[in-house]
Amino acid sequence: MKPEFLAIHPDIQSALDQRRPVVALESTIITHGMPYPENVRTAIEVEETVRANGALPATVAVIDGKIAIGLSKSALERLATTKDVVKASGRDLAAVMSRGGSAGTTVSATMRIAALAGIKIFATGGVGGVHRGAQETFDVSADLVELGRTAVTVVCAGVKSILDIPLTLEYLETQRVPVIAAGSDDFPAFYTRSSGLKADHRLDTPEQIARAIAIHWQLGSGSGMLIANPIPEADALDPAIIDGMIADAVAEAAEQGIGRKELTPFLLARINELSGGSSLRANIALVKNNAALAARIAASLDA
Ligand code: PSU
Ligand code: MN
Repeated sequence: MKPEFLAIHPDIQSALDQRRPVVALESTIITHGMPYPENVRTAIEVEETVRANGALPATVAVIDGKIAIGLSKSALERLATTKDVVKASGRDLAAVMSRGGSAGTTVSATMRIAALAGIKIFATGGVGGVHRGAQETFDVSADLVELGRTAVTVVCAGVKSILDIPLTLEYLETQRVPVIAAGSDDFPAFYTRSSGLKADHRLDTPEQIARAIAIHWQLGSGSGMLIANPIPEADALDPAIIDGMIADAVAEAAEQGIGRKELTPFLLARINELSGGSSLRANIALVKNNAALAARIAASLDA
């Protein structure tokens, strides 16, 4: 990419040049996933967590028409407080950059950018997936398509039940994306440690996961990998309670005709309201947990 479109922080560039561990972080979670001020506080704490676990954080966003890799605190604050910042998936990047705009990058956009920069591991909360009712709406997140074609490993806490979890796993299977649960037999469901479905594979240590990543690349399949890391026990929510709130939020979205890129942010905000903030607390805890695992994997990959 031409340098006029890319602002990569010098510390991150030199870490990459010297093959030191770097973890990419997305920014739609800041702009559209959490309310202010928890969004900016979490973004900063997640970066600290990556550092504390032996890697350099590289938060990705579009700022004034340029892809920024590594954001200053003031850039984070600006992203977190500006109301009309766009949610950009990979396909939105060119148009937003062409007009000099700013955007939070989703998992699909952040994967694309990480691949361009040579960053192999990326931590987030939850990836997008196949939405409930997708048989009618066709709503399948571009994150899943990107996972099928971009060789970046994404550490997440599984998939939230705002989505159709069995169909999401089917789609990932079709896209040749390995789904590996970290230290668990079950595929986790974001707020809870199990979706009731088995993950395809279980690996127990960052070293084992790093080895699987290295082998996957040597096989040359070109797809990404999904590492599903269950939320810590102490932060997990009661499925009986949260599942009801999710169902209510999904029904409200359908009644109000909310679709396309507005749907996921609407559901996250509504579930936070319905749960009196407990979903947000769980979300913050699991993102940090994922950042720690991603940093450890990155550190053993480059070791
Ligand atoms: N899930 C969350 N928090 C988020 C997102 C998903 O719990 O912030 C964001 C991520 O950036 C993800 C995007 O890539 O939503 C997916 O959006 P969509 O479902 O519109 O593809
Ligand atoms: Mn969608």
